[in-house]
Amino acid sequence: VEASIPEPQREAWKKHSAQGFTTKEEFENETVRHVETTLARSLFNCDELAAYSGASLAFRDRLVIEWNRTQQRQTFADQKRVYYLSLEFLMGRALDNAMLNVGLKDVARAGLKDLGFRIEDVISQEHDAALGNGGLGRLAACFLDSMATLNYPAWGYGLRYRYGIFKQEIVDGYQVEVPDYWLDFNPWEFPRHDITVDIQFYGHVSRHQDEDGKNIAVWEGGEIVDAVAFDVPIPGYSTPTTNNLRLWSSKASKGEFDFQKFNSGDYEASVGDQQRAETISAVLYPNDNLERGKELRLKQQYFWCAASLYDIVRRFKKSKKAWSAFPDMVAIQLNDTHPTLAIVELQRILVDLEGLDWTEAWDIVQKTFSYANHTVMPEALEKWSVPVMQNLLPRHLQIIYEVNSQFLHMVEKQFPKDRDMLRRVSIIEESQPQMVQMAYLATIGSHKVNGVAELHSDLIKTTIFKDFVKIYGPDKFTNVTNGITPRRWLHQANPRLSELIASKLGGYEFLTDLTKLNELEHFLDDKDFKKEWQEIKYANKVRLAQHIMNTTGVRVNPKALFDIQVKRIHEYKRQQLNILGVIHRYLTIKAMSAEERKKLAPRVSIFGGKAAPGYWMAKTVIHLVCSVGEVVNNDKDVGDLLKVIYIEDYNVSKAEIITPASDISEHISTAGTEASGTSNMKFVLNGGLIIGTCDGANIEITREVGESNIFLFGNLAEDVEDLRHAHTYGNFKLDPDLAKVFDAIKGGRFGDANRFSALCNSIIDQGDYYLVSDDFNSYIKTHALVDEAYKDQEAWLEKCITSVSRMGFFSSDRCIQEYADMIWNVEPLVPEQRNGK
Ligand code: CJB
Repeated sequence: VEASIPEPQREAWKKHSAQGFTTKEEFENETVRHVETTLARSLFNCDELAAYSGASLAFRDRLVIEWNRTQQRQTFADQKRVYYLSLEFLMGRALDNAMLNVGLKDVARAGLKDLGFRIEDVISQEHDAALGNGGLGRLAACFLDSMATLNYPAWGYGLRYRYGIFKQEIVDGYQVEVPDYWLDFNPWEFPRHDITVDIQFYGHVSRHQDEDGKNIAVWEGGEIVDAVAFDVPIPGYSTPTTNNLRLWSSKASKGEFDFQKFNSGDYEASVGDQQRAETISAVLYPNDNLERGKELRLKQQYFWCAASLYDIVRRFKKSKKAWSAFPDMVAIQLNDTHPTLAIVELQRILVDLEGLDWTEAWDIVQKTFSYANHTVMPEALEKWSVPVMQNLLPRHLQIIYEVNSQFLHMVEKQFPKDRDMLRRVSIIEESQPQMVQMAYLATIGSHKVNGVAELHSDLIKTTIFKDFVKIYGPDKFTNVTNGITPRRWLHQANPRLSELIASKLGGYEFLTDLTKLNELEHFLDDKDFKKEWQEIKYANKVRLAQHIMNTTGVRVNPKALFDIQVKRIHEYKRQQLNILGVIHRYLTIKAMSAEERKKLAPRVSIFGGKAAPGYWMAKTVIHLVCSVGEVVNNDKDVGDLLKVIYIEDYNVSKAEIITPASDISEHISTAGTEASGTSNMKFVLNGGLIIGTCDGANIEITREVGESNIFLFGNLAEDVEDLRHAHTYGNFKLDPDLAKVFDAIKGGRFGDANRFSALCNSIIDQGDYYLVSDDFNSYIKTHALVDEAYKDQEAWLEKCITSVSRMGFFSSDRCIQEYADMIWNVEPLVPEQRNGK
């Protein structure tokens, strides 16, 4: 049904069309109006939370106006759009970001002050939108920011989890998980109850003849769940473009809600159906780099893919274009394999519902999709059991079989004598039960596959996709090195540094062209500049020290070297290497003379990150860090020379405090395991140095900043296999310094040693899969170099400034540009500037 207003009445609409505030007076007016009317509060009843709500609603109004205009513009422009499908969007807070992106933070600061509030206190009321686990989810959030900033017509599609990633409490040195119910008050989402899609599960497939006598598959029976759209505006920086993130929420279908049961008095059973439907989008799976093959997760994936595709196809059909034009109007990017079912769903829509023939449909599908791989770790590669899929998605399994059979047929022609090749590349793994290999399906159904850093993109071509490179040729596989948005990770997290840089470069252009940072190298002799730089770093460390004091009660010296490792806890990321190194440092200090101690730079070792609730080894690592902290921090003999801190509940808003405060940060994964890493980029961009392995994006960071500005250590990726092989065949000798560390742990120096025995044994006598012992000596020696280097504060500072000046490459703008040009083939849609934006 057409819902547009008839021509004669449109004048009235235009006259009353909302404008949004621009001045301080208007901001105050809007904020007070929202507090008084939307929230029904008053000046006698307005706490910081109410002020946050009022200010957010004022900004939201502004965003919505540009958002509506952007959507209209994109509809009229009739050009190709990008759809970014991700099961995770780790957005963090929205208000600060909205203020900065629309360029009205100063207006808001002044306005809030007039109304009796400090802007920082208001901003900190907001609950993080934490719909993600770690790097993969945060990358999606940075990409949304860049796509809007570069004016790409782009939509994100995800799930609206009722519970985001759990909150972490540290109780007696152990992680405790607390549910994150974040939707109490969320002004940033718009429920679109009019946009509801029926999603089918289970049932069976039968064959029918259509009018033309064509044999078609019909998926019947089973159950229906409703997907309801919730839209979140994504403002670009310094542009009116405001894109959309559409999150789907599950709800019992109206058709499905059993009024029979309801009316016959079986109220509980009908409510039960309701709850079962709502379970689909209830909770984010809290695993990072791990797949557990739970049916509910597969349900989430299909629910979200089917709803998103319905939406995309509906939008396309409005254009009345021929189906062959679909890939000219639609690019769908798969963030890892989680949305792979979208490939199958589009094929189903085209063949079963729209009546295209198979080959024509499959051609459209392949041209539409592209797939980014984010890990090579076997335990993270998605495989779904055939029986589970047969039951939940019977038609999709048939389509997968057909795709596989045609693919294998093609391979057989190309490699006629290679039976083993067919077995290796089959989408269906012949195990008990059979499994659907999603990475293969994603590769076969896409026109491009990319890794997320150079080393990683090379590795996937020689490991998991080796055969596929032979089949398709190397051009299908490419690299797009990850990036981060400088708006959040410099301008928002480190406003003083951003301002200092702007004062030298003559404005904030570097925020939209990060390569401009290059010009900072001209100021390496500018004493005032360097002094201010140092003061800013110190102030950021004082702020973190204050946070540590408030949350842990431990006083740390902001003059000490802050050594930070914050990320998900995982054996491959090797927080265990870090804490074992810290113990080594502690033992060394204990054995030092007073003279030697004077020469040592005081250290604060800071850890943070969540462990997946079922990952016992990771939880043990957290417990070891806390136990070491307990001993070291209370050892008067050591004093400021060493402090060990565990920061509880690491998340995006904490990262905004932590990242600007590092002197050195640790990116020390076993070579070849960390696909890219993105926090490495954030730390360097904020004027901290890195100690790291030759892994992921560390390698490209080294290329950019220069080898003398990074502390690299450890074995190379190419040697890992041989080392592991040697370990397995008894050729393993524990590093002698590490042996002393284990002796201290086993001797009960950090509490009951039994609690750490599994952790110790995984290294000592279970093969040391992550090569902790092999890299230990190199790690310790490199930390000694860090100590030495830090003594020369002038030289250190120069390293930091030089590094920042060379970080331009790591903007997510560069990254999105590459996707747009090489993979999506989309053009930006640049709006006219309005309201000074
Ligand atoms: N990554 O966060 C996740 N979760 C996964 O399940 C697989 C990979 C991470 O993705 C980031 C973004 O590409 C990478 O920087 C990081 O190395 C990788 O572990």
